[in-house]
Amino acid sequence: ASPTVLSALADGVLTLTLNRPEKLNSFNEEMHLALREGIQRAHDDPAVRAVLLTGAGRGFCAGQDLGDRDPRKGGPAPDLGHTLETFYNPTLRLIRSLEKPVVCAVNGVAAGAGANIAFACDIVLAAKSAKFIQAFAKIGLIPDAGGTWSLARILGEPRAKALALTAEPLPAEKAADWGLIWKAVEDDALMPEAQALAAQLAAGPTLGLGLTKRLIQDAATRTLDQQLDAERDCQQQAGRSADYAEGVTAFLEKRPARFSGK
Ligand code: T3D
Repeated sequence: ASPTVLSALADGVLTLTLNRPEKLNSFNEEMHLALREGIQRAHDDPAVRAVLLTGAGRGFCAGQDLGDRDPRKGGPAPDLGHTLETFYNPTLRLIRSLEKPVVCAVNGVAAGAGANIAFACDIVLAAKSAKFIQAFAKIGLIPDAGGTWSLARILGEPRAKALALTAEPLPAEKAADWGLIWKAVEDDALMPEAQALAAQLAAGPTLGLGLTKRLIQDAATRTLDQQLDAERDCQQQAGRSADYAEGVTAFLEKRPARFSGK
């Protein structure tokens, strides 16, 4: 059987491709573990300086594989709290805590947890034909994989509630207009643009980019005073990096910087 997540490292970019196209890349346990392993590799391997997450085929990800939740097969109701804690939540935490940029290229429909995993990534590009669906309301569930958090935080309550309560599809261009993703691009341009962006980030000052990601994520739960202190500490760290020395040298020498990621 082909791997449920394709993994390829080139020029500092680790591309992870969800690969169950016949099921619109919905999650079974194997794909959960494979995705988690891929993101864990990005944490552990210094050769990885950016991640690009996308999906194979016509969809990005349709959330949980509902074939694995068929009540007609009998048995007790599944403990979905347990599956979130075991499968979805660790992956969300790994994406957010990774001090390297994660680009998401949403190549088609992103439904349920599939949409919310995209929203957890740092820069999200979507094909214009893609749409985001909080499909949970259609099956009696709540938006998980951080959905209630990211929708409320990014969109505010009125739009978050309407999307979550109605499960109405949100087209990529509107998602971009609403600030939920970075941009919607022509379908043919999606992968070239996403790859170029990931390559640009992978060639960047990895330490500084990682600290920047952490600071922006932490800002919402801090006062300005606390954030100023955090910026001071992170800038102190960035100021000691080889990439800072290289960046300033390159500026003074009027040439492009060659960052090592250190
Ligand atoms: O359970 C837990 O652990 C708790 C965690 C839950 C997290 C969640 O994500 S819950 C939400 C689960 N996802 C959904 O409810 C979405 C279900 N899918 C859809 O609503 C639609 O498929 C889409 C709107 C995403 C796309 O529609 P469309 O018309 O473009 O495609 P389609 O024909 O519905 O799907 C194509 C195939 O993929 C089809 O298979 P077939 O008939 O060709 O053999 C369809 O059954 C399959 N597929 C799509 N989504 C899923 C799926 N198979 C299993 N699970 C899916 N989620």
